[in-house]
Amino acid sequence: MGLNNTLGFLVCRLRILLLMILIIIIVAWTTMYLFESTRYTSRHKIKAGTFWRVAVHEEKKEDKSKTAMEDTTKGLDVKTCPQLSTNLKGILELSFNPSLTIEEVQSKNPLVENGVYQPESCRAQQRVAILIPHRNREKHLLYLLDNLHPFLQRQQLEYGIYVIHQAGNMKFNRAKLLNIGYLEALKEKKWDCFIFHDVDLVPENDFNLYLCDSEPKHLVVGRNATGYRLRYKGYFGGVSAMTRDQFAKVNGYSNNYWGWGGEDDDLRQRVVLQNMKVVRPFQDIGRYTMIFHKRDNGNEVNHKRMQLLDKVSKVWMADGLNSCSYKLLSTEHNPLYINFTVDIGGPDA
Ligand code: UDH
Ligand code: MN
Repeated sequence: MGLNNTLGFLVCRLRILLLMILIIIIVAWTTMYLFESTRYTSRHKIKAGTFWRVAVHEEKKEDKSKTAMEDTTKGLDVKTCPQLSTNLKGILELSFNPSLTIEEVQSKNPLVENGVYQPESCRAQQRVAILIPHRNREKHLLYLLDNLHPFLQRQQLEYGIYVIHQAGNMKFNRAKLLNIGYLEALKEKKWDCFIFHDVDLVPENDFNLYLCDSEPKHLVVGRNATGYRLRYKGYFGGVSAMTRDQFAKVNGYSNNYWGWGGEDDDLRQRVVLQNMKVVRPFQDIGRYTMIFHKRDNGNEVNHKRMQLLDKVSKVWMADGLNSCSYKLLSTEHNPLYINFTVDIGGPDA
């Protein structure tokens, strides 16, 4: 009896002890979790904030040359948007719904008019044109528009999305299409900043600001397919941002890269030749998902790219924006983007 009583007492004590340990573990775990998530958010804010200062600095310099006449914002007494939008969410849930329609994307973005948006409550820091080279990637374009429109609106940018569509079946020329995008978009509005954007790359974090800096900016630090690491040192492809003046200074892209590869390395050489340097966001911010695809017909690897890359310093001044010849077949102002369809000829034209 006495032994039973003692045992019962001990078991009871043990239970209480286990319960207390369990409570302590739960409390400790919850505290750590809360602490980690606040630290994560503030770390992102600080990083993006540092990033922003460079962009604002650039903008201030440009502001001096702007006249009141150039201000396209409705109303004159609106304040400039904050340095860092309070609408940013950080890491996003991307959506790639196979049954998505363009009408659905339209209804989700009622404030976009003819491919252009501007914040209602404030004046954007920069006017940004997104240029997308395109042929035969309609589904990718739909997914990109679905993800990019809300992303850019959260960043409180004044922006326009331009798709430059290569007509015909000649070899694809990404760089020439981007030059055309720059030239034609500037006929519509005096854009401050240009984002050269592959159709299949979707940004994963809205702290990756689609704004230009005092130096050309490469926005794709990593993508899902490459373990989110930079493909190689000096890589400048996928998505990059240059101001109107930076791009003019390098005479844009070369027009001579037909098929896949080299045009982005060529542009980087031009940047370096002008004593500019490429900047990038932090690794956890410059993350992209590339929608899986195979190599397209008409965009086979360009085996001449190494030869072309060897003579950039000799030819850049005569090959670029100032020598870009094309036939503009149509301009369509669609609800969600502006489409230029162009005949750019082919390698021997
Ligand atoms: N593009 C088109 N249509 C084409 C070719 C290219 O729209 O027919 C545009 C599009 O914006 C695309 C960009 O040009 O995102 C760059 O081309 P890419 O996506 O083919 O280049 P990437 O480096 O792929 O992503 C190269 C071939 C991948 C082979 C995959 C095998 N695993
Ligand atoms: Mn791709």
